[in-house]
Amino acid sequence: MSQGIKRGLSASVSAAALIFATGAATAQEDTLNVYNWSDYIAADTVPKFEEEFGVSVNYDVYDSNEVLEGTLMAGGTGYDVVVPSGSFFQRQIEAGIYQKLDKSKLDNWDHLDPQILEQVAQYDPGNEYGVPYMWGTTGIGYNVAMVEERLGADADFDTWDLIFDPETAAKLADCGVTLLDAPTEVFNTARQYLGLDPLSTDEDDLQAAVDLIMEIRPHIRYFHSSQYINDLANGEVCVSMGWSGDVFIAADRAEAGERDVEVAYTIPREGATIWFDIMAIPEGAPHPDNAHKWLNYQMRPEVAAENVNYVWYATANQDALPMIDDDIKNDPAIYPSEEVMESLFVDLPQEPRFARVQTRAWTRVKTGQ
Ligand code: SPD
Repeated sequence: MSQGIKRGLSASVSAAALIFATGAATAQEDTLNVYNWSDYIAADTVPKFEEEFGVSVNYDVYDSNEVLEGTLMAGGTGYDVVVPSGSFFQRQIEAGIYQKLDKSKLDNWDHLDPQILEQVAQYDPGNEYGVPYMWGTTGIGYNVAMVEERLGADADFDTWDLIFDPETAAKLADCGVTLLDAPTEVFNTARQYLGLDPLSTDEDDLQAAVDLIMEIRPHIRYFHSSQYINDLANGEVCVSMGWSGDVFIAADRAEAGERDVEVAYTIPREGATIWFDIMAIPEGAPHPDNAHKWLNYQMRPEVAAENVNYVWYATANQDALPMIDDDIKNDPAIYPSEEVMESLFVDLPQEPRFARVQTRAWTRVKTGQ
């Protein structure tokens, strides 16, 4: 599973060529600038869209809500479509970063799952600003053999102990334990592991989470939100806090690879984050019309299904389900059972003051000081 997407440099070269060929105005109209998560779209979704609509897509990627938010807050990004996660989306709407959708241009809207729309409406009341794209959980990706080698054949994989129990993490340290570079998610999960409210904004609870992470800090190989995909696939690391679909991509790459590596994903029984990623059009986007075409295209059931079959995340598109591979739609780690759903929590935006305290705590945690 490899992704062949036109990215930054080649894209701007083609945009420049177009200006010479047809004049600046046309080039502008025929362009769309998309900023999405890495590994989050099928290989031929972009070329197919370009061919059908005669629009040249500049497609850039990120692997962190914080990076996306920093870019958006700086303003004047030139992006027409971005894909924040729910809690970030809410505060970005409040900051005036997005324009309202023109739903008269989104005639595929009815393919969306009303239950997902309702979930996303807690961030975006009335679903006025965003189109839900995919959703998933934040759990653990692991290398079955490497973990069993260190914890025994009866190793318990379905627990955050693999990462947050200092004794267990110490046993796994030599094969590589990694954390997402996603402060809110790591702190929320640490609080939940400690039996605290995962969304607590109490500074004592934050300190307890910091203390816990500091204890396992010596056993953490790195903090990164996409590197673990290939590292798990190649057997370079053995346990990663990771996003569901990304771990499945790692498992798929491992299977296709030459090394004998088996990667699996678990939603630990203590509970985990469920999140929703949402496509939106920034205020001042240079090509809002093309942005609406893109959103409407992504909502076609067959396009949504192709994306899911490629990236292993659950879709917000209910009419795509019949076209989704059975091993994806029947996998409870991708579409969790009601019982597991009960153990998941949704992230909510934090007060700016607490967010700042948490960001400082994150720097301490990452540097280990
Ligand atoms: N490779 C795609 C990753 C998408 C991750 N979305 C992150 C949600 C975080 N809350």
